[in-house]
Amino acid sequence: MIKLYQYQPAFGLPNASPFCMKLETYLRMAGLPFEAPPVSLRELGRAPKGKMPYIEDKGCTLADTTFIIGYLQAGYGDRLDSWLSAEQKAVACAFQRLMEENLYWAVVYTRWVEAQGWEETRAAFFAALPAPLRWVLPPLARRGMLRQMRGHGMGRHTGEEIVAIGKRDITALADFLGVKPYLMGEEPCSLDATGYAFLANLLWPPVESALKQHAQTYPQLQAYCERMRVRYYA
Ligand SMILES: N[C@@H](CCC(=O)N[C@@H](CS)C(=O)NCC(=O)O)C(=O)O
Repeated sequence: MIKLYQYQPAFGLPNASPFCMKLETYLRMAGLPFEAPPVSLRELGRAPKGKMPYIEDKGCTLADTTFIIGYLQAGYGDRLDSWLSAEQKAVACAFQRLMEENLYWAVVYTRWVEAQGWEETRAAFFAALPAPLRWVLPPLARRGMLRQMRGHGMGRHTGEEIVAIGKRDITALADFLGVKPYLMGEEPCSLDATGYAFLANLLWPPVESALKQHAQTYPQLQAYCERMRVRYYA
């Protein structure tokens, strides 16, 4: 059985990490049985690339959601994307990168930098830790995230610029989805694992950001997330 190591649910979502939620959603979409044991700091420390999620399967430990999904498709069959043309796969790849490599860092800004977002993040991610970890870890983790944001480049922009960048991505996603039920058309594909994970992580947590407000102006995004939730998590 595939073992999925990921953060515990938070913010009322299957996972407050869009990458963890992406992989769990993919496993559910592909109908692959998995177990997700509770993780302690020990399992977090064993993440091969220092990031979550990771899996263990048939004696291998694998990290990075895109590599993991590639491994699962190769080993268990590609149950979701075989109907896509090469051109559709190219578009799906571009939208995946938009969310994972760009929009992600704008969401990080709303959670780890903006004051209200940080209060919610600290409570949701660290409040359950034993003392003194729940006091010591939050500022260290926050500093680490700020360092990563600067390394990516997003952290070098002003707040206003970051919001403008994030809004542009959200508008592109909303316009591309349009009236379709799923991002690539009538049927779901692996891009929807990313789409649902990122959009639900924008729309549903109690982090009141300009990005969330912008996403809320597109009813199709809310309807899309609800459609995915009912289909795969009901
Ligand atoms: N490219 C990776 C990204 C994973 C990622 O960024 N995970 C975040 C949680 S959303 C993480 O573990 N961050 C902890 C850290 O950077 O220290 C993937 O697709 O799995």
